[in-house]
Amino acid sequence: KPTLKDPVTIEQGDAGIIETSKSDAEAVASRITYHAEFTLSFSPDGFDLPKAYFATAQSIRDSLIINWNATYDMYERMNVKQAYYLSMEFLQGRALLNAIGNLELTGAYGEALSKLGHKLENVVSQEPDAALGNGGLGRLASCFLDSLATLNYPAWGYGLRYKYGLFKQLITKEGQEEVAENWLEMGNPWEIVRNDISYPIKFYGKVVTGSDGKKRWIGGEDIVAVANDIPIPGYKTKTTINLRLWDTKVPPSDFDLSAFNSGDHTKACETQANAEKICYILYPGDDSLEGKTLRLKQQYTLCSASLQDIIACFEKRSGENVMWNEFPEKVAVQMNDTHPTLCIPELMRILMDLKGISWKEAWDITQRTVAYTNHTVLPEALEKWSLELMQKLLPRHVEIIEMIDEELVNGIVAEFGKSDPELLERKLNAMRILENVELPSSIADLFIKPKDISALDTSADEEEDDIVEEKEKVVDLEAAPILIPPKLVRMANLCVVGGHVVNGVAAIHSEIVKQDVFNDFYKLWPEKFQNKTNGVTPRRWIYYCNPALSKIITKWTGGEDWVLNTEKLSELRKFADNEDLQSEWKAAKRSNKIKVVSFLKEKTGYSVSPDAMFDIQVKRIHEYKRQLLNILGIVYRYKKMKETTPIERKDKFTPRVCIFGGKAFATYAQAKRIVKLISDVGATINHDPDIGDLLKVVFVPDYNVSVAELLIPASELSQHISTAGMEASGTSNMKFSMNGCILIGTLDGANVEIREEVGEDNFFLFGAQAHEISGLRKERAEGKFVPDPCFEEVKEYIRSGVFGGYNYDELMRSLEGNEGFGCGDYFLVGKDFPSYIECQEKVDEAYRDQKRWTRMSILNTGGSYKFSSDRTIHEYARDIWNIQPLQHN
Ligand code: B1H
Repeated sequence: KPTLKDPVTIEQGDAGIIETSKSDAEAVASRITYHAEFTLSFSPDGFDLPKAYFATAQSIRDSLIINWNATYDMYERMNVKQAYYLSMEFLQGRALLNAIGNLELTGAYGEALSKLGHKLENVVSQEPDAALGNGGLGRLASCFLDSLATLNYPAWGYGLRYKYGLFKQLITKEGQEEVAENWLEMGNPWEIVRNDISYPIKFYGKVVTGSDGKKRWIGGEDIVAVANDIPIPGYKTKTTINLRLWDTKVPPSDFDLSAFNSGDHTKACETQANAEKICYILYPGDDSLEGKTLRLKQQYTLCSASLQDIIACFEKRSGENVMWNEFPEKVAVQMNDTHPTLCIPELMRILMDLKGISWKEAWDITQRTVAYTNHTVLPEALEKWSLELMQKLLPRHVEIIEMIDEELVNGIVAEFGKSDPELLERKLNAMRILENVELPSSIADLFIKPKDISALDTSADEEEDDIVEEKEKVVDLEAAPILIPPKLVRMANLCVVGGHVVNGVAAIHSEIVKQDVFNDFYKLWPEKFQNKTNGVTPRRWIYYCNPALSKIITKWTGGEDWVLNTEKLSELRKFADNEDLQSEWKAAKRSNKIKVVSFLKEKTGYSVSPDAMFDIQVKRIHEYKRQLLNILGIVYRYKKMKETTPIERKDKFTPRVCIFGGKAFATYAQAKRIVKLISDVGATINHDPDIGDLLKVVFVPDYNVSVAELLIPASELSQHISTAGMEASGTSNMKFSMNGCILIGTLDGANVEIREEVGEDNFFLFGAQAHEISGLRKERAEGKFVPDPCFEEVKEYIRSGVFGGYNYDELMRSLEGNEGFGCGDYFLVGKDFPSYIECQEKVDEAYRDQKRWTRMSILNTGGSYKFSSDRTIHEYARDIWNIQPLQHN
């Protein structure tokens, strides 16, 4: 074991920028040894890898803090407009290599660590992923922070500091199992707890009107949110922005000492646990009322703490003279999906109840401040909260939401008039924020119904504490039961009404947002709707994760500027057929594949050949993403292989390693069945001596950012095969394309734009298109769909038990029949299956011509520059936030 022999010297001075000189490595080494000696919670002897990681992280953190403080001071001094990105998820991954590289200290750190007996790459891989997210939405937020810092935009991220993040995924004989991900177990060197920055958060209680006529929210449950700050360094800039994550605690005075002393320890600890559990996990199960309540508490905590903080900063920077109407000139709040919707009523509440501003002015300020990004058009994913639950938890906010809804209703009536009650009713039904809630009688009278269900609603008379679940209630009326639908708050509608911009995340998705999901709003306020095609940071997703390719890009584009000016990647195109580039390109891919071969062996026990095509699908497991289509295609291939003689087999099939990864939401049974099927298929095929290296199927457990950084550079084909119109954008498609991987996909999300950019010859397209989907579903429901025999054949094969004893009937039935719950093939796997198989044959053929394939690969990297999150962030800054870059001189 390496030990620390050198005496410790403490470096002084500006650690922010270490001059590039010979002594760099020595200076770094002494900083590392200083932290190993003085900052750590490790025992004094030895300097093993975990200790080396912490000491190294702490040493670079010192540098980050200097830049971070300087950046903060500059914002404060200049009092510039700042953007605040509010998100329930940030999928940061590891930070060490990124920080060292961004400060241009990779060489110095490598040398310093080797002096201390370690390799930089081994130290770096000690870091657990910060997995405070679940998929693309969270990773997008993290890519945005990287671009914001790199481009010197004044901006901060706000989120929650989940103690356990999402779960850790194990793949066992039973399929996916979830265990708690204790990422903070050893401590987190990147966060700084700001014990001096905390805000009170209230739940429950009631609203009273004071003698001055002002509303006040009193009583209830009080907790505090405490700031934990994580520095986000830009690449080759001093700008270091902040990711502020809230942690929840009981107010210091609230510990029930007398209960504790009288022996009721449980009671004394209960309030504490109640506050702390808000930040235990991301997306707690919400089947129970407790689960729903906890999620709503999480969302409110994020909104309330962040807004209190933003407002405190605004007041501080304003000095004596706080001009509230100038708030939107200093603050832009971006809501990442609907999870932070409560920002709208919370900002209204603070402005009106605490700052004494009128409704009209508060509404104007709020609308000009907030904007909303929509990330999904799946109806079940558009959040709706029970009004009753919200009323209990946030009574004042519900009053405000009701007011907003009433103003909206009045606005709709003013716009469309009362002359066509049918049209008016349709508009109100589509656009109202409140669902199943009576209209003001002056309007309701227009729509005379035989039996007005609102008259049956008895919930108002129910016991105060008895929250009724948002299931449909059955009331016996003259013996004929009538269902009373639950009263709901539609968060997306509130976002559209309360914000000044609504954006989708890819061109096709933004069109669907305008033409379908929010069409009535679009017709009313067309100027509110924008597209901001997603992007990913080229630093993490090419430069750091794929050094072999990066060197080649640098060489052939004439310098490293592509890391900041991604357009430079397009210069590769002119060398796509150059033999030297082609051979370097292939060698880089192969060396990346070899790393994955050992990784797969270690994680799954399976041996795969680096000569086979690496075919990858990694993303959250969801029926609409159609991992099922992929695995059915593999099963079909396997069956055909088994039906062929050994000699023909070698001729006919291109060897493939099919890699899957991704987590299924813990309560999503169908998704978990798909995981089980994939691992069962792998277990059979991978042990079949007839098949050998011709086909391997591997499910990589616990897919996360670090695993992606390893797999994507090694990928040759990647699958983005969602039912058209259902994937808002996808962002891994961009990462794959950048790393010279060819995509097979449907015309969905950002695939459409990627195909346009890289050229249609360099993209494998198949499947039905978005505008055809509803017609196809209709045909299906009418029993008109005739499945292709190859689809029937593959389902039959799975049912026959080739892949073990598990009964896959329920999964197969979801692909059959007409309409109905869990069947009727809603995601059109059967419809697209034949064209998918045909397309995969074209893939095989293309891969056999390695020159052609390598050309396609180069043209993917060369055509991917549009998908840098730098481009996306410039667009947000210009079109939504109106912020300007600000740089240290
Ligand atoms: C995306 C989500 C999401 N869209 C709610 N919506 C969740 C919503 O558990 N929840 O409550 C979890 C996730 N995630 C993704 O956003 C889209 O599916 C991708 O297509 C898109 O690329 C990504 C970033 O825009």
